[in-house]
Amino acid sequence: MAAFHRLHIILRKTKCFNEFIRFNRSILNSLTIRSLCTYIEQPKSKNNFKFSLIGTAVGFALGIGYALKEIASAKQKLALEGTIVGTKLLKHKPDVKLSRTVFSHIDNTGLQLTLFQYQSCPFCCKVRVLLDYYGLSYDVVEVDPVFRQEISWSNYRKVPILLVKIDREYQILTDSSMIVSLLTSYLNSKSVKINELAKFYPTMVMYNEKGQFKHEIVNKYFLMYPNSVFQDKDLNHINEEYKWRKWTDNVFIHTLSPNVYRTLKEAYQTFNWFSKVGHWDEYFPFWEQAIMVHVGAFAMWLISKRLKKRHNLKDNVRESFYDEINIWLYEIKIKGGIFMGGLNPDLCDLTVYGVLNSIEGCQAFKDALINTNLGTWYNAVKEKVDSHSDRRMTTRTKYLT
Ligand SMILES: N[C@@H](CCC(=O)N[C@@H](CS)C(=O)NCC(=O)O)C(=O)O
Repeated sequence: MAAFHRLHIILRKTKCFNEFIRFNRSILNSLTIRSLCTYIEQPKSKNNFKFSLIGTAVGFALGIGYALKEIASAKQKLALEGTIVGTKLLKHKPDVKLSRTVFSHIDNTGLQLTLFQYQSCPFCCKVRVLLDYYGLSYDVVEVDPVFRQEISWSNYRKVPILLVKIDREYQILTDSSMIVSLLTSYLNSKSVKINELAKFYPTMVMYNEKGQFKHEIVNKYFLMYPNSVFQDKDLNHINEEYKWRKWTDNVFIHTLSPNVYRTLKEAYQTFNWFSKVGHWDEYFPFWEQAIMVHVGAFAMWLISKRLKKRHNLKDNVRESFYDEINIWLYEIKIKGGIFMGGLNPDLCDLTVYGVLNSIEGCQAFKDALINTNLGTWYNAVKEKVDSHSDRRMTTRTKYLT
């Protein structure tokens, strides 16, 4: 004990001991401070606990909600899968103002058609080209692409929609390819009425090959032969037509958006052309036009980047566009005719032409004319379409009858 006391005295005199004491004091102080802090922060930590509890509960509830919603939607999809939705007859005319009427004096079909469309939508152009080629008269309702109030009467929220007056009701036809097939079938043999033909094109609710849940008209490229075989087509031609119409929708059309909205500047040029060719200044108020151009151009410029990736286009998207045009032109060349259909355009000529017609004023189209041999075929189809239709336009004055 005495030795220990002596050691203590020696140590007290040394620097080392002083350091030791200081170190201990500082630990003591920091402990005191910490315990004080703990004391002061206690209510806060309770709050933290409360907040994290609330957070967890909210997260849990949201998670459960989301999971239940997913389960409900999966159940609904399961119940719907494989069901068939028939085409409908509309009892009352939609209360919409017509944008214009296209009158053809060679039309003797007696059909009363109203096309709900965007003037420069490729699917709508496809339908319009067919109507013009066959010289049919039709009314046009220009739909506002942002608000789409002109098709608020319809569950189908896309364009084109073709209404065909059947007695006092209206047959609703949706999907450009189905409209093309149905009208062509009807014009070949008028023995079956349009609303009867429409029953041959039911909508199936299904998962497609990409696993997406869709409402699809699976036979939309098929022509119907209720009584007779087409006189001017053999089976091989029918198959070819089917193949190229499908190619237009599944491949070619996907090269358009990334090209016409390639840069912000090009997107603006495209939308300004849309507004001009669609006569937006006549049909929509100024503020609506401005929203359509500015929101449309910006949104499509952004979206087109995603589309480029999704459809595996080349870095220089023009190259992908020219590649597909060249594939199409090569096929016509090896067939040896002016058109894929030979001396006259067939449904795939009209379809590809219609889709390209939707971008006729865009830089991408002008570039394609310079960099491919598109011009000869394109102008030949244009001549045929325009000469088949003797059209006169009237501007809007009336409502749908
Ligand atoms: N498969 C349809 C596609 C129609 C389609 O996608 N139309 C676009 C316009 S180009 C549309 O209406 N999209 C909905 C929207 O604008 O919100 C057809 O061939 O008619």
